[in-house]
Amino acid sequence: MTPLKDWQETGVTFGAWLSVPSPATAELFAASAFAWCCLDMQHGAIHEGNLEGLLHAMAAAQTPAIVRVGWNEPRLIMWALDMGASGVIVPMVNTVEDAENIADALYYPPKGTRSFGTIRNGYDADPGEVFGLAMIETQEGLDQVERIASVDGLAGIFIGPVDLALSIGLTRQDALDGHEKLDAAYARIVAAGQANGKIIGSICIHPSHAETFLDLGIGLVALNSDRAYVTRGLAADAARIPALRTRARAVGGTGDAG
Ligand code: 3PY
Ligand code: MG
Repeated sequence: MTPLKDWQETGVTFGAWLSVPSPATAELFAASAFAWCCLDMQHGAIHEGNLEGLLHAMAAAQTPAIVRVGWNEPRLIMWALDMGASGVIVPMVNTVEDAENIADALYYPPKGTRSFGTIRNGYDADPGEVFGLAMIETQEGLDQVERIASVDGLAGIFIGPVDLALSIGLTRQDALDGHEKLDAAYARIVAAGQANGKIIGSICIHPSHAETFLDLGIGLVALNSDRAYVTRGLAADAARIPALRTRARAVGGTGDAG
């Protein structure tokens, strides 16, 4: 089931965001309830030397992988697809030309200009199984979002909450807490996507954002990241340590030692 099919059939699709280049971690996430995972090559530790193993781990669990490529470059998009990505998320899409470049790189001629390779090229796949999402995360991209969303061959728009906030004069904290300027930006992006029958996605940088996104009409939701899951698990156990020390003292243990 591709993320787009899941969305078409159920109205939403939930995934996770991975930045740790561990096949074992990718396997865990792929075997969970998520419909897909995004492997982050822009800001994660995932690079051209370790992506393929992660894609294998996900393929073994039959969970589609989306790759966020490092930049809007045809070479990076085509290579991610050759390695086995189902689709790509492309950062910092500012103009209609940027969006057309993505659509071009995704498909073989005559639809696009993708170069043929021999490894997992998906040549015989239904063109609908490969997809690209353009990130809107700058003032310039926001200003042109209606034109960007209308580009044929682009499956949808993906909002980058923090970069968008920074670019429109707000802060990372505003992206976390919410801000009326961001509400207006999100509404404009969702309207542009919906007017063109495109999927709109984003990543929750706080768990409560999932509900906010669904209320706004954002249907492809990265619920959380590997880093956030680990951070939260670590914080939960760190919070238990004082009570565990007290308990150890009470039974005559060595709880005071630290
Ligand atoms: C952003 O918030 O700008 C992103 O790109 C999310 O990773
Ligand atoms: Mg960003």
